[in-house]
Amino acid sequence: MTQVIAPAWTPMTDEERAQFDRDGFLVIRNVLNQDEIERARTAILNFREKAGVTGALHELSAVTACPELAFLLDHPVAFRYIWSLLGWNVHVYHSHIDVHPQIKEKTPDWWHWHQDGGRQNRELETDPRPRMSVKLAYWLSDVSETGRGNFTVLPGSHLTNWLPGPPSRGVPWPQPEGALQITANPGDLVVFDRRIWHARSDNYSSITRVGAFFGYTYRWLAGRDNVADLPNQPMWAGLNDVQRQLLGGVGDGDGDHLWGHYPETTPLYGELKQRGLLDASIPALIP
Ligand SMILES: O=C(O)CCC(=O)C(=O)O
Repeated sequence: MTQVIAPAWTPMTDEERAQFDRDGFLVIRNVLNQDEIERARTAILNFREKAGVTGALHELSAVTACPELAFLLDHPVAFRYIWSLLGWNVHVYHSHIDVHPQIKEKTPDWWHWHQDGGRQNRELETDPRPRMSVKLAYWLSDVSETGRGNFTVLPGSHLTNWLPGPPSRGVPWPQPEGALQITANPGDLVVFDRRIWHARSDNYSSITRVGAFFGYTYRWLAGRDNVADLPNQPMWAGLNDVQRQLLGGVGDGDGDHLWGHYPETTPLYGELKQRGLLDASIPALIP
């Protein structure tokens, strides 16, 4: 577990990189301040209320659902893990907001364990499969004790293509040996390699679990989020250029731009270049 208060636009440290490579995830404490926690949490809870949802919410396309969350896309403390690991030619391909109130009665068994990326886990043929994407999980409620719907991982499992499990998801099956429920306070962040075997756990506590998840990958990989209409929305004018890039709004739809052929007009490249952060020892940071 890592404790970090870092200024904007600093790369992740060598120690963090080594830990991430070894464990497949990092826990970063106190990433959001109180005001940021409240803003994000209120936006999500308001969305849920307006949608008429009283139970659990798992809504894809976080910023489309809640434009107020755009500041999380490139939050200065969190975002450095993304460009440090994936470089400048990135976008958010998959995001979601989650609200999980207390479960009062035991729910039927369900095997939640998975790696992210869907068909990537069938169609990529190497062992281990490539990383491809990294996800940020912002905690907006107190999951500082286990049993509160904590995000659960199998540390170090990101280099393992297959996790033994039940014949189908509804069949009762013991949790994998070594599974770790991550404990976190509001404002803490989990950064994870999409390949790490992970699962949501059930929340039997009286504290409603609230979180926001943002998955980043290379711009040459198609997005899953529904963001096509965002440039027509009033919120678009309030975004910075990096946020627009992350939401797929840079370039003219020309595949070459997504391919990375135009670093000079790719906002994140510009921000990193201007600050001397294009560390040539990281291939994804080289133009
Ligand atoms: O909600 C959780 O704790 C798990 C989230 C998850 O499975 C994912 O982001 O892929």
